[in-house]
Amino acid sequence: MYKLARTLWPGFFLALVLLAPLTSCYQQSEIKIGFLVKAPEETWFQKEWDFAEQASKDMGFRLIKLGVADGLSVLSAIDNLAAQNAQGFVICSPDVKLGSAIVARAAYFGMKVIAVDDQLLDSDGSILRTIPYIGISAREIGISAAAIAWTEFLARDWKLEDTAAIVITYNQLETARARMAGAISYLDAVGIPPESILDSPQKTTNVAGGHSAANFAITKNPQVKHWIVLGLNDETVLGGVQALETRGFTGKDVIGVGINGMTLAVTELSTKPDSGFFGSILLDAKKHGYDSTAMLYRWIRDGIEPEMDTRTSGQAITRENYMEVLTNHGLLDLIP
Ligand code: FCA
Repeated sequence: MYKLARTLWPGFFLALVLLAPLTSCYQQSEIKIGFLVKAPEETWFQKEWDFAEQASKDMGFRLIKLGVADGLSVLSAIDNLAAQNAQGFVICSPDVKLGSAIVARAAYFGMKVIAVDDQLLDSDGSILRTIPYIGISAREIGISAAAIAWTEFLARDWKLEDTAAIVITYNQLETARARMAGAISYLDAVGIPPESILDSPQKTTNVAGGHSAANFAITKNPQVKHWIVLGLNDETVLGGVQALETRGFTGKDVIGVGINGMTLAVTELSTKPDSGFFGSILLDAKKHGYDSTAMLYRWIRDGIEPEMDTRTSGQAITRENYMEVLTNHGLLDLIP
């Protein structure tokens, strides 16, 4: 027995030495992809993650999801991904001005990057066009939101002179600027006088940011009887609608139309018949979550470069049709 072990040992040792590089090579060949989002508490970003997860299962890569609330966490998240040997990441950054720092850090670690939702900015403040971007057709979607509000305005027989539109803006973010520029141009074209289109800047793109931006506009315009509320996302518009609610304006005097079409919107539509939140534009979370990671995977694995600029469309939802639209999109889980 001892003799047999002595004879086999050199062979066993040789096999170990030969196989070791193969196992480490196998470990390295596993593709790991990060998905960094600025607001993990928004259902929109959770849905992007869900669809990215689906892509990771279908294609066989490992997905690393990281919430990044500020600039510092973005940079340490990239280091964290590098430490895990990730080969690339998809990002919606909380601060788009970090664009060149993000791209430089990724390049340093040899990682590929795709921007999703929010376009990154170069160091001179212009849009960074050297990495692929997947975003919404912002202007068209802003126009659609305004069109829904205007059609409902006409159906209600409100007088133009008693009505104002609070357009909550966040112009430092290109997609937000383009959405509301589209909305304003539509309201202007249908004949709402400029003094009744209240451009109301928000400091943050959440419910609280929408609430205080709208509050300011409401206080300055006590003569207004009916309100339209628009903003870059559902959070913002719900903030505006709630600011009006606190002043006693209910759904019969308010038409709020959001963008995203996620839980916040669906909760208002399905459980609050008196809410001034009238509708939303349901965005395509599957394209943003599944397609972005699938593109990155093919880029890493096969060297297939993604399209540089991909734009997605949206679909209107109101109390009338949300059930049907969510059913068609397989998103019934958004209903509380
Ligand atoms: C931006 C908004 C999100 C969502 C996304 C598509 O990042 O902040 O709410 O609308 O674009």
